[in-house]
Amino acid sequence: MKRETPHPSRFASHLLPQGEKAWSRRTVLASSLALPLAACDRFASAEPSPPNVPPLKSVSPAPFGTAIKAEQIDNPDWVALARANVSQLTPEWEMKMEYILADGLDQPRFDRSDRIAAFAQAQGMAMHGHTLIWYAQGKEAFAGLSGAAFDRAFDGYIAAVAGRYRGKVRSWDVVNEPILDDGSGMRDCHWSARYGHDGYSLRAFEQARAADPDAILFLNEYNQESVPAKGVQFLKLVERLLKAGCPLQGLGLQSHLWIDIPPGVIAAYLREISQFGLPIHVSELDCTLRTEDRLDLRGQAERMTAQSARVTELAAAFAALPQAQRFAFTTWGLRDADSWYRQGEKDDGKDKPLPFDSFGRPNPMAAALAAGFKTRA
Ligand code: 9MR
Repeated sequence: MKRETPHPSRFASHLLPQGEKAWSRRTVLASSLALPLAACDRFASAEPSPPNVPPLKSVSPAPFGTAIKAEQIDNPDWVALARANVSQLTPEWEMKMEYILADGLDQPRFDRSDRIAAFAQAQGMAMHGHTLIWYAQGKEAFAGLSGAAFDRAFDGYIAAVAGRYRGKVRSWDVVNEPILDDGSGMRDCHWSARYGHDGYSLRAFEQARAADPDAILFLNEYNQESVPAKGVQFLKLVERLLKAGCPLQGLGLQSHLWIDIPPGVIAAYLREISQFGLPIHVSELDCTLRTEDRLDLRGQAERMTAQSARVTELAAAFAALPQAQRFAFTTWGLRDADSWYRQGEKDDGKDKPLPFDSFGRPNPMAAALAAGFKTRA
């Protein structure tokens, strides 16, 4: 199937500045006064009023989570929305090597992940760690290391990070995104150069198991459901790792969906992958309305109808899993303006990839989630 729409690596958002502001109500109002045309487009009174949706955590058949950035803790609107709707948090980027190792291997920075962990604990929310080993990160920090020194740094990083949050996180994405976008094989990276394609995952899972024996350890990937070759590759990888004795315990389906995924494909993949019997985490759900690389005359309303259909399908397929396999259901942010799709130059101000709008009012996507959870397809 041809991939028409953006996927995580297309926007390379890890290259974007990290200081994005969470949009407070005041910011949104100010910008809508300054940009009346854009405001009309986004908030016109002709827009249907927001749907009435129960708190998402009250209808979700598993813990309902969101990604969090430490700065959002200072935003009372965001905190209120999160308290009402979520019971689990995943740090969006501040628990990755890009932040923890920004000052080098010898000076790990834990201030922000500590803050998020303390917030989660104070709010009675669970926390999912994201992510220990990712092809996209750590190259600079590990540059110049080889042989036993590389091994010590690799093992030491996992021991330090997973060890620090032992008892504070419920689970970890131990390895993130090991498979090539077209599903033709595994990605080459600085980890695979030293340990081999499966070797770095095996080592990472073993180290994580030793550092935190109680956390549930996940392999996390995107587009398994939507790019058939990648879906197959993911299944094969899971099988190989399990056969090799890897302490892999859960499967992360990021679920960065797009609106033209053919009906039925998402549900079919969830059924297929559930056959391992492992817990499944819908770990980063969003659904962009963008359809790049082709002429698309559909208006916003039509796109949102398509979005709702895909999201309901995912939620229903998740709800239909055996209870023990419903690990958690996480959206990659709560409000549209907080989404990684809405940062940087590519932002057209119109995308609505998340369950709430910039005022924290439910989008049709929130209603689509609630409907799907109820359906249990
Ligand atoms: O949304 C995240 C963005 O804020 C970060 O800059 C970026 C790099 O750390 O990562 C984004 O989250 C990605 C996630 O960690 C892995 N799957 C794809 C997500 C979207 O790119």
